[in-house]
Amino acid sequence: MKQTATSVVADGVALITLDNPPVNALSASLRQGLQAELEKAFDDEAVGAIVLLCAGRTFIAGADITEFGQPWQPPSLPDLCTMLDDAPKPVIAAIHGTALGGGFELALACHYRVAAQSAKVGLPEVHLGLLPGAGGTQRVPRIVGAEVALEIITSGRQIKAAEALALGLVDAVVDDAALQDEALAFARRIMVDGGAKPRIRDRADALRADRDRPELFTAFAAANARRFKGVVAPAAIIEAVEAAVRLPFNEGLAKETALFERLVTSPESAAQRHVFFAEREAARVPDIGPDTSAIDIGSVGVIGAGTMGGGITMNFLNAGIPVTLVETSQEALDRGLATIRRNYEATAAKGRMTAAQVEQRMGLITPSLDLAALAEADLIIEAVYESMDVKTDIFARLDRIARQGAILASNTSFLDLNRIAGATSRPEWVVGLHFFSPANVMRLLEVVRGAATSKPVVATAMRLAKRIGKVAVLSGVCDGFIANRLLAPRGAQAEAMMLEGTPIAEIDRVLVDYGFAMGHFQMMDLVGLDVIGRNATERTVMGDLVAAGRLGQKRGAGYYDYDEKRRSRPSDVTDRLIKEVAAAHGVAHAPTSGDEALLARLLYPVVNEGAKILEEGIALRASDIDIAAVLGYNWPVYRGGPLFWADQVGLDRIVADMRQLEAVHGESFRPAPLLVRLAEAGRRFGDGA
Ligand code: T1G
Repeated sequence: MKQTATSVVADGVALITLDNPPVNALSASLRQGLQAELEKAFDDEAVGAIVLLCAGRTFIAGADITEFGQPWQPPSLPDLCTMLDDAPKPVIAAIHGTALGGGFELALACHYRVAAQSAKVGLPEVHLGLLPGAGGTQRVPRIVGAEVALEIITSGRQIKAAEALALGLVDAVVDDAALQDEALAFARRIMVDGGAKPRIRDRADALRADRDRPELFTAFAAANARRFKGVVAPAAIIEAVEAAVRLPFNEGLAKETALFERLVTSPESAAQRHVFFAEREAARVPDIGPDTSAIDIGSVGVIGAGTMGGGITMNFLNAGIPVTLVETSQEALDRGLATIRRNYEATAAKGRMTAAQVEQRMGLITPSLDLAALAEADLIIEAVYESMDVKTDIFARLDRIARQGAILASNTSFLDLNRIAGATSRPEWVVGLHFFSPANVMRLLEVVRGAATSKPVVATAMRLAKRIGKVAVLSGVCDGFIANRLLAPRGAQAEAMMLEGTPIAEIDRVLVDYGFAMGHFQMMDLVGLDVIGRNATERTVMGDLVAAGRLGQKRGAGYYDYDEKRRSRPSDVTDRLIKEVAAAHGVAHAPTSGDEALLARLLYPVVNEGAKILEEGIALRASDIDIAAVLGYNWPVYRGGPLFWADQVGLDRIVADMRQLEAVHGESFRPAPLLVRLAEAGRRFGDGA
């Protein structure tokens, strides 16, 4: 591993190059190398100015997150920024790729910033449950003012070079290919012009107006309360930016450091850092290395233009991959195309896409009513009705139509992929690509590996996921694969407690307080009770609600009643039905109360199912199960996912509580053998099963 800082001097300019693949994260050894090269350049009389450049594909992408939780090795990132503040010579940062977090903060501590046209800058620490801890919360407001700084830092968004120039965050934008030369020329001009060393910390003009707006910070917090619910970093960011307005620089810096230290030791940040690395770990399949050949996907066929087929299609259009979209009727095809267009036009209306881009994407679709149109596709994805008969029929027909070497994929959400593959003469080319609705939005893609699926097909699916902006999680074949199987017990327990007399509003509230965007019954009403459907052979509350026309939000009534603004309130009709169904099933009245007891009923069975999924080898690792929950079911990211959260609760406590619940509620709470083994050994899911 390189992790080097080197420098060369030419025409009085020292060019320091950092090289720590793949993203020049500021590891301890890189910080030490940079410190040494800066000191050398500061002391070298032949040097009049310094350019800081990075090798590889990007400028520094931030502090080295893998070092968090370990003792900090000197020099710290703030120490390097202070070194730049006190530099005897002008330092110019030459930015390409993505200068993020501590990388951008280091650039802000330089005297000037020259960015490549395609470069982006940003402070994404908020996504790790942190705030910029190397002066970003103090320097950015001094350039753009508090209000814009709050938006930039709490959103963590990446800012394109042109916008950064307009905001004053960079001083020049140059052609990508000319970055080094232009930065050196910029340095030489600075030297000739007297070697000025402007420091952002000395600027106060952008803050003067903010000092007369005491309400700015409380108003910003209030306006974003919903977005910031549950996470801890945004409030700290607001506090740090307010310190930039109210305090001298060094005092503001001290405030930022104190806030950072508090965040970096918080369970929320630990959870968010876990998710960051878990997302990247999920791409690793032990028996498939980078040398496993993949199939080039230049064209895709999608069968089914319904909600899922349309969303799936959009993912490929967004990646510039043409799609042949097949339906059984012109009316269904037209409806699907209209939905895709409507989605893009909605994005364009928000200014996030141009009309030309909408047409460009729509132009990549070849609609057809004939499966034969898929004969040359490299990948064909079936996204039709969840019926094994329908799917096996389609795959049998595809077997006769698709070219040799085409990948045949099913979007099935729970059917046996091996049976689907068995309908063809080429099961090694069959894989599951399970998207989550809305398929063009949700980032989880379960890649279902059948018994016969070949390694090149799995490798292709895993790499294709990143190309279309998804996070792939490899799943074995079982009912519900990973995410749906994992979360099913939460619904079962919610409905069991409903029949026992626990108010559904209480069940939903405790899930929302835990961090879910909505509760179980709220979600059912949103999706639509008729859509969810159940092949229920016995009487259920949902069945009664559907029979009564109470289909959910769309009908103004489901489990809840809804007003004209779709605000929910408990329903007497539902309460009556619950009592009737409970009586019909002989369910004793035994409501559960107390947040801990409710959460144990709802979430321990999810943890337990995760242990079974892991033990059966359906998922490769515990963190994959966390990622499936976070990206597939919006499990609150600051909880880290069910198994990370279970580790924080303590597996021994969960097993003990489950045993008590098992005595009352039966085998739904029988602890999985792996969970018991880990608990008894004092180990955690995070230690590796
Ligand atoms: N530290 C350590 N490793 C990192 C890293 C980082 N900051 N960023 C990426 N990696 C690893 C990643 O795990 C993966 O490893 C490989 O690099 C490629 O990443 C004091 C405290 C830069 C936009 O939050 O957003 O600075 O899997 O697959 O899709 O205020 O990486 O190959 O072994 O994501 O091209 C703030 C996080 C840190 C930026 C590139 N910075 N990184 O995306 O590649 S905290 C961030 C990213 C901080 C200061 C604070 C993305 C990327 P492996 P990748 P990519």
